[in-house]
Amino acid sequence: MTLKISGTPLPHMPWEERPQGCRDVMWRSLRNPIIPRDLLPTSNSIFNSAVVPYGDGYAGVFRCDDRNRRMALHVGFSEDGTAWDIDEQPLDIVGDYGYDPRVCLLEDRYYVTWCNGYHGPTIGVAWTKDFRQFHTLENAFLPYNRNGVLFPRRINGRYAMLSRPSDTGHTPFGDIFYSESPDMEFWGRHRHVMAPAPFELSAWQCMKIGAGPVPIETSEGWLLLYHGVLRSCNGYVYSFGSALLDLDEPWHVLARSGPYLLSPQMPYELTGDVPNVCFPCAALHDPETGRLAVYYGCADTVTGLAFGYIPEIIDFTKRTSIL
Ligand code: BMA
Repeated sequence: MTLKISGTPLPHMPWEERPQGCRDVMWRSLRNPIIPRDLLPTSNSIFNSAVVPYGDGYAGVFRCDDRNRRMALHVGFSEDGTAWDIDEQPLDIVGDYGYDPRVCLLEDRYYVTWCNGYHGPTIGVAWTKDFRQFHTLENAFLPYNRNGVLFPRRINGRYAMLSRPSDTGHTPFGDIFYSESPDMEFWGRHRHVMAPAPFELSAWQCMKIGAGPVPIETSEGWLLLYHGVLRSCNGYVYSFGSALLDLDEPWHVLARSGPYLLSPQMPYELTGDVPNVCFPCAALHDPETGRLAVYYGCADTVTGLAFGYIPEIIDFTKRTSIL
């Protein structure tokens, strides 16, 4: 059976071929980090950010922590997906703070979900059609929750979101759940999707996990990239891997990678405000060629790009599955 990948063609998406001699399933851009920490005169760091195709180019919502170390969301535009023009003015859609945005094209508009400060972290939801005017909806859940990620279409007639219930701080636990909504306001029918993996099977994801970019629909299931955390004697280490979720009942996991796809290894991933973090929040893909470009936060400081081929990632997920 030939693999079918959903999505609109993106023949000019950011792309670099696998470097000679590289045998990894995913590889980094040689131009990393593509967004420096001080792109804005007021930014301390720009990371864990989300981009989508928009018009003839790309738009995005960026996590920019300022030099008071306040967490805010900023809009940005780019012609090629790598050189970004980010607004200096933060978006006014957030509560006490906003971080780790995702952006999802769903029907006729772009939805932004993010970790929103409302008596603790929860999932904020807003939509826009032009990345200028944003309409804030109700928070999806009670505190405490993070990593709210929408599916790009209704499933069984309802909007669908992954999330990761947490605590107020640096949560030392965390499973991914699935929830449905008829209207983007009332969320229910919560289903458990995945727990952290047993330490002996896959240690990089043994403490907590959280959904990353918007899942990609394929004939093999929803391809989900997710981050996983290991607690070492020196603190948390954030890597990411992949899973395949059932198309109609996405709380059923069909395969889940044992090895990580990317873990902190480059200097800009190992060193920064929070060392040892690779945190993916967005991906662009071209269904024709199977190319995937993942935007990920590096050490809570800068933004990097990593590349791979969707068919190879699906094959890797099935071949190394720990289920
Ligand atoms: C998580 C979130 C992310 C961050 C990560 C590592 O809890 O706060 O924004 O990248 O920790 O510090």
